[in-house]
Amino acid sequence: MLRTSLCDLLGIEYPIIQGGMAWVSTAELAAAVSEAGGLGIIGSGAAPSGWLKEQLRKTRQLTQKPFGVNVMLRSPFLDEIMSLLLAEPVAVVTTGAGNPGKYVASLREAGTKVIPVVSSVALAKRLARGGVDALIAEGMESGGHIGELATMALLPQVVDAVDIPVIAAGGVFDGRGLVAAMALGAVGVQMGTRFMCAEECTVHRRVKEYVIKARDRDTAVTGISTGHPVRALRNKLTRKYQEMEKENLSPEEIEKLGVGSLRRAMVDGDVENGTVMAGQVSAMVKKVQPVKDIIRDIINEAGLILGRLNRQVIN
Ligand code: TUI
Repeated sequence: MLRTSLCDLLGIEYPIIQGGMAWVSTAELAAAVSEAGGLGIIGSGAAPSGWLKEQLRKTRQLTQKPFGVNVMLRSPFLDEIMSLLLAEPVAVVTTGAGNPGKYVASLREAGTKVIPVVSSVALAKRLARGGVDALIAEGMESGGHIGELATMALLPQVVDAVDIPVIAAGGVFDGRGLVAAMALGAVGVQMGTRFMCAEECTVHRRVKEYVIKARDRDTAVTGISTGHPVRALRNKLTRKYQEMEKENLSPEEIEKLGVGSLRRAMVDGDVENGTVMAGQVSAMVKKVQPVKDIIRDIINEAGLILGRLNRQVIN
């Protein structure tokens, strides 16, 4: 057992949230995480509201426990996604890739807890003033769209800047990561990459194999020159990005490479020509495991570490 205030806030057993990854975090994974005592999250990415409606139905069929939806704020379907979430409220909405400020009040009125992902102290402060329920401070160790700071530096700065609960994301893989995050002031963790290789995750089998094969330096950040940095596993596509960035091609030209590339990897399994968004902890993923085992291992390990740290300290 390892409960924190996050468990009470969200009505969950363990302080572990699953990242809402576009094309990866579907009903099957979200329901499995919620059933195992964490908070499962459907990643709505750039999908239309019809897709999300079907995912909500499936998730509700698979679990009675609370779950959430991640809203990617650069989605072309943002308005209809938000309307659906007001018509069919979920327990939690997390957001990414922007400032969700103007949606906070209406979501909360619908009974939804709003937990934006932030990568800077400035946005954390602004959103805390705007009345969000908690924040996820995401370091650049994460996969996908990232900010500039690493979790070790970002997290305590966000914790000090706001008086609402803060959840850590980026570089968290196991019980060590959970305890470290708590030491830095977090009430829990969000993990994406680890859950991507869960048995229940519907991502293409070749993606799980590619993550498991990855070593410590096998992720790359592309898109820094376009203002939209993305971390993904190195492959033919990230090398093409890097060449184009070196040649100083226009952001529009470079961004064309990304269109449709996430789906190509995650759904079609093209791990060479698609964008395999995954975090720096990819190298720590050694096998495909059921969600229940992942959560159990993390909680057990965190408990052992907490005991050991206590005994290690010499008074
Ligand atoms: O959102 C993510 N990770 C993502 S979103 C995504 S889909 C996408 N693909 C290409 C380009 C853009 C999106 C893949 N992975 N993580 C949460 C996150 N949010 N990380 C960083 C941010 C962030 C960045 C800027 C949050 C707010 C922000 O604010 C800018 C502003 O408007 O103030």
